[in-house]
Amino acid sequence: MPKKTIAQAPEKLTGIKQTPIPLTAGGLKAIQSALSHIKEEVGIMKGISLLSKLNQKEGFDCPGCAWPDPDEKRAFLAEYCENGAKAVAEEATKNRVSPLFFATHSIEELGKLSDYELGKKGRLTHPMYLREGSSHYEEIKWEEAFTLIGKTLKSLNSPDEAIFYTSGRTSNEAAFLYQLFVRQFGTNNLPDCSNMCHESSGSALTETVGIGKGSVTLDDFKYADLVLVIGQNPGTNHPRMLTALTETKKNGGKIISINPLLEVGLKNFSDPQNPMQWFGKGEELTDLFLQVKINGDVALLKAILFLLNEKEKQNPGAVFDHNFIQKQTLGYDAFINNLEQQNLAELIAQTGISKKEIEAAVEMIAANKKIIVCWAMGLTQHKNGVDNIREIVNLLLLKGSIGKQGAGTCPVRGHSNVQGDRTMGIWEKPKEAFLDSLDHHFNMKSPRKHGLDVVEAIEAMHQKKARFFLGMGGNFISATPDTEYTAEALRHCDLTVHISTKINRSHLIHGKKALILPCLGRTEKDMQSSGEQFVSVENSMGVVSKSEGILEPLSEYLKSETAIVAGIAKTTLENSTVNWTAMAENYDLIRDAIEATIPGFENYNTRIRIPGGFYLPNNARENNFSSTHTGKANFTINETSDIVLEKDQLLMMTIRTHDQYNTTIYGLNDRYRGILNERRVILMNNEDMRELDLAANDLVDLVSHFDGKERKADQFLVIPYNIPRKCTATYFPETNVLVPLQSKARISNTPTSKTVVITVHKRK
Ligand SMILES: Nc1nc2c(c(=O)[nH]1)N[C@H]1C(S)=C(S)[C@@H](COP(=O)(O)OP(=O)(O)OC[C@H]3O[C@@H](n4cnc5c(=O)[nH]c(N)nc54)[C@H](O)[C@@H]3O)O[C@H]1N2
Ligand SMILES: Nc1nc2c(c(=O)[nH]1)N[C@H]1C(S)=C(S)[C@@H](COP(=O)(O)OP(=O)(O)OC[C@H]3O[C@@H](n4cnc5c(=O)[nH]c(N)nc54)[C@H](O)[C@@H]3O)O[C@H]1N2
Ligand SMILES: [Mo]
Repeated sequence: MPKKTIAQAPEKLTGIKQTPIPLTAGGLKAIQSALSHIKEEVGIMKGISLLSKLNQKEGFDCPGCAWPDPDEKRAFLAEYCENGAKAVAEEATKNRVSPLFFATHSIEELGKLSDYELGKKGRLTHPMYLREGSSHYEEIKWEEAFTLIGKTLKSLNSPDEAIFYTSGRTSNEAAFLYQLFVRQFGTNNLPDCSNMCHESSGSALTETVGIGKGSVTLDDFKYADLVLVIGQNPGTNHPRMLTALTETKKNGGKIISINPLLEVGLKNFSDPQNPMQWFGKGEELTDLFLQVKINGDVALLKAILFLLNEKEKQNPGAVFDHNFIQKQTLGYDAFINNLEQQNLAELIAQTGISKKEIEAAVEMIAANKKIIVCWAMGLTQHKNGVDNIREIVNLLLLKGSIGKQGAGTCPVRGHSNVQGDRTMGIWEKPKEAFLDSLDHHFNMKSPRKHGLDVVEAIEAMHQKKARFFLGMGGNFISATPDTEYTAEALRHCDLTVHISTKINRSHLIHGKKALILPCLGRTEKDMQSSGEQFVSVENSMGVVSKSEGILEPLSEYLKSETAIVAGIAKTTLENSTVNWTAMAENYDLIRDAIEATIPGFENYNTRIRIPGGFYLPNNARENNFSSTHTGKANFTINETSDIVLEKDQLLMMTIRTHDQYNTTIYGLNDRYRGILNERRVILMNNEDMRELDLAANDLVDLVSHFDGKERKADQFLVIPYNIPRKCTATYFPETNVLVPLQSKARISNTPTSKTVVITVHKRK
């Protein structure tokens, strides 16, 4: 086992408190929690004025999740959720990480802080430099930082020795400029957080319906007969989705939730935006809860489809939409043949759910035509993550439930502009047509060789095939798997650079030299020489809208992400065909270039100024599947889980608490699971605990097992929880050290963060 370093959060306990699991999500408690974070980080007066602009048509886009805003009416003063308010509080905090802070704290010392403690230190104010061999970061001038980057990039043997990572908060304008720079430099090494997130969704949807994005709009939730929410915890990660689910219910629709955990938000919701609901019982959301075992979803979906097919055979035409299947799809016969050969009892056994409950779901699906399926990380982060999503598409195709009102696919995106970044070309496997278009417009020659994704980039750095790392946002070391291995990889680099708003662990796990470049956040005004600028973002449903900060920048040394990209490009590229200075001074010019190179952005500069923005074209929404490789929507045959647990082994999913945004830890509470003031916990089934001779609050160490190799994380408290047999849950990023880099999804290469095979060892 590798030696533990400061790449891992300290293995310290913080003093657990437990409360009963609440009966409802949202309500007055959500408002209280939002305000307490705002008060502590920002101050109440400034905080309230900030929140009044959050997600408003003339305000700024929430730096939290990518859930859309209503097209028409927006809640006066409060078009956001508790966790959006926390995201804003975190960014607009009063606390500062200044050069003095870095002068008085060595890297080693900072590494001993937890991610929570580190985050609370506040916003970065100055560009900082770590010289080779030094223990402390020191201030550096912007121009010197750009020169150092340019010099290092030019010293590489090949442009492919550089890695350019992106996290999904980056605006369309910054993302477009960034990928343009990277391609002019000569590589497609553009891994992004999507590789660890919805890559499985993108792969599956592109193959089956010809677009890697979801097909529904927010309005569709009003018209759906049935919504399935699979592998997703909206109460915490997309709270405003609960308002949409409430609309479905109000209009007589039903909801099925499929999850190993009975997440509170899916059970019952009181809308904090509706004072009438602050007290009292809230809205019951889930009509049928299927408590699936971790990674039992393909088996469950197959069992459902098997039983639907039986029903269809008894009463042809009553269950499937043959008109749609015939006109729009390919592969139906092969799919049905395969389905009929399945062993129903074996499938059901893999799910951990009773046949009766599965039949209840079958009844609901058979009886309804307008079905939306929503999903997130519970489906994508498995070896068969792509299969999971393809199986959902099979269901929708059989029912003809796509490309019509109230029906379709809804992968619920994570970061607020992760979808937009892809649209802008942040992708290691760009389409030929996109590169042609860049080449034509900018008179350049983009590299055609595909670049490295996150997992491949880590391997390349580890093998010293890549020697330069730049992170446009994000927190690479804490977000990626196999923490110690990834740390070694980053330490092999000549230079690591992070463009960040806040200090995080990635600044401490550095190459021989390192830079931290502080940038403006969403909440701040972006003043350039041509005047104040705004940026644009694309939400989970393909709406592109404007975002404009309202606060004065917290330090005169901050630059916008676009200005930083332009600065780097100017010192790196000789004879570039792009006028980087002009683009960074006036974002309208960037939008003109986007319009000229990416379909769907006609009259970008005009339409982006219309309050609420505009929808991008979406072939699946328009019931047109001609863009798939076959020219039709495709049925597929998918694989169930192949994990076989040995004696005493358990499956672990790594999930988010209610008080974090990925690697940013807002607080130590997971209120909706009744676990307070502690993150080092493992949620376990009572029977499994009994078999392993474990009691509540026992202190254990966790060991993961993959390919004959063990990885270890120490000090977790056992919490008995309502979770299926052999399934456990822990919080990420603490347990990322257990996630093996080489355990990844077929096709999408997404790390299998929801299926880690572990054993649990009681501390002596
Ligand atoms: N407040 C807040 N908001 C966020 C984030 C955040 O950290 N904090 N992160 C953002 C990002 S980047 C993303 S990608 C999304 C993530 O949003 P989610 O995907 O909701 O986040 P996770 O906590 O990973 O939760 C996964 C859910 O899937 C379930 N699950 C796990 N394994 C399985 C399985 O095998 N089958 C099924 N059916 N269910 C399973 C878990 O019990 C859990 O309910 O949220 C975004 N929004
Ligand atoms: N085990 C496990 N691992 C996972 C997951 C899991 O479920 N389990 N989920 C995966 C998923 S879905 C994702 S998306 C990734 C997330 O991976 P990342 O996107 O890399 O991580 P974040 O924690 O979202 O990044 C937070 C940092 O972004 C910086 N930041 C914040 N706002 C801005 C901004 O406006 N501009 C810039 N330049 N920087 C900013 C701050 O410095 C902050 O510290 O993690 C993945 N890792
Ligand atoms: Mo994500």
